[in-house]
Amino acid sequence: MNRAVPSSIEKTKPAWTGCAVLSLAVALLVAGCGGSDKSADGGPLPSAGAAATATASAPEGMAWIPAGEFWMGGPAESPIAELRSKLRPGEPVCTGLSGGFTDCEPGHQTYVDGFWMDVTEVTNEQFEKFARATGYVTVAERKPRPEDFPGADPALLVPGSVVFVAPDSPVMLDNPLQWWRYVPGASWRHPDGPQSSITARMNFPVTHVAFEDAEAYAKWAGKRLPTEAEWERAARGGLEKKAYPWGDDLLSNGKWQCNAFQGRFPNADAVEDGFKGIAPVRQFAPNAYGLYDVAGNVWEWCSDWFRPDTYAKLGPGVARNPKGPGDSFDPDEPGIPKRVQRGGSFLCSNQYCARYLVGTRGKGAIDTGSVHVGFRCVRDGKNPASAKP
Ligand SMILES: [Ca+2]
Ligand SMILES: [Cu+2]
Repeated sequence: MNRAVPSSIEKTKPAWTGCAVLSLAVALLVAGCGGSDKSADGGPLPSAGAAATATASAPEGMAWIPAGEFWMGGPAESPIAELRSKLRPGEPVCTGLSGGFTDCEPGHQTYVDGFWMDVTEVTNEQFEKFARATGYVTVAERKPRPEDFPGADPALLVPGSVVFVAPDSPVMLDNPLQWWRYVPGASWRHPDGPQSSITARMNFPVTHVAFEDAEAYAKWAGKRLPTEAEWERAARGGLEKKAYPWGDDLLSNGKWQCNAFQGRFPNADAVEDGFKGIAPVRQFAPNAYGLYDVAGNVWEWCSDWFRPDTYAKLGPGVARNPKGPGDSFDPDEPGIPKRVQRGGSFLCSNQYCARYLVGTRGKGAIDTGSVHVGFRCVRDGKNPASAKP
């Protein structure tokens, strides 16, 4: 490894699960996170959105997600079988495709109240406004504390984040460290490393945001992060038990409906969807609720703690406004607190992750952003139809 990888990563076999999991980053940045409502110097963040809450008309850039019941999780077997049928014989695949997406079973009836949701992922332009107004410094921009990494060479404890670097030739898919690299100086301002910038990417989703960074933005904007149930309700756009936010077929009329990864993962992206790497927001058709990019492009933080048995532990009957379990546990990396991420990213591939399946789940260490993790926000409010006389 090109950086002090604490012994925990050496002992932990990289999790063979969703591509949201970045064991490397987890190991590098594992440590306590402070409160989510503090700026880096500890002061309270001013709020731009407080005055704008509870308006009856549509908040700018948000769509109303109606209250209602839907079937949550448990992707149907047929689309998964369809994906499996296209795999090359002997090709290693993720546990979801090979053994089933067990952490999103069983599917279950869920009800959520109505709410507003950002129609796009939060963009660099929006996040920059926040950073400028508050002086907020993201986790990736802060120097890791030596006490959090006992035994690590202090010279190597520098701010940075995890970047996807495609290998030159095909690799076995058993070790994500072959395509993930911790890059000093990488952050939301410098997504691919210190030499890169967001100047020409202001309408791209912000990336390299840890959970507390996303929460801090949401609070400033007078919003909050969605629960996992809210996220899935919104992403499905009112379609029941469909495999994708647009229906049951990955392609519609032969065209990709989201920014993902085609070809041999991870070295040879065939770019059939038109975008190599991350894409600007709003490049594909929105779902029926008017939301863009709920599948692919970047993972989106949800407020729920991650456990693989969350759904299995729900009681009988309809789950009403579920907010997730009280704590986190990932058997792949015990002891590392994780929150749910949803939607998959530009690195989702039929060969590796396929988490653009709308009922599937991702997970991320709360202190770890990366080049393919972003978020969008929600806001409580009233049904605009009933609010009007
Ligand atoms: Ca792509
Ligand atoms: Cu994925």
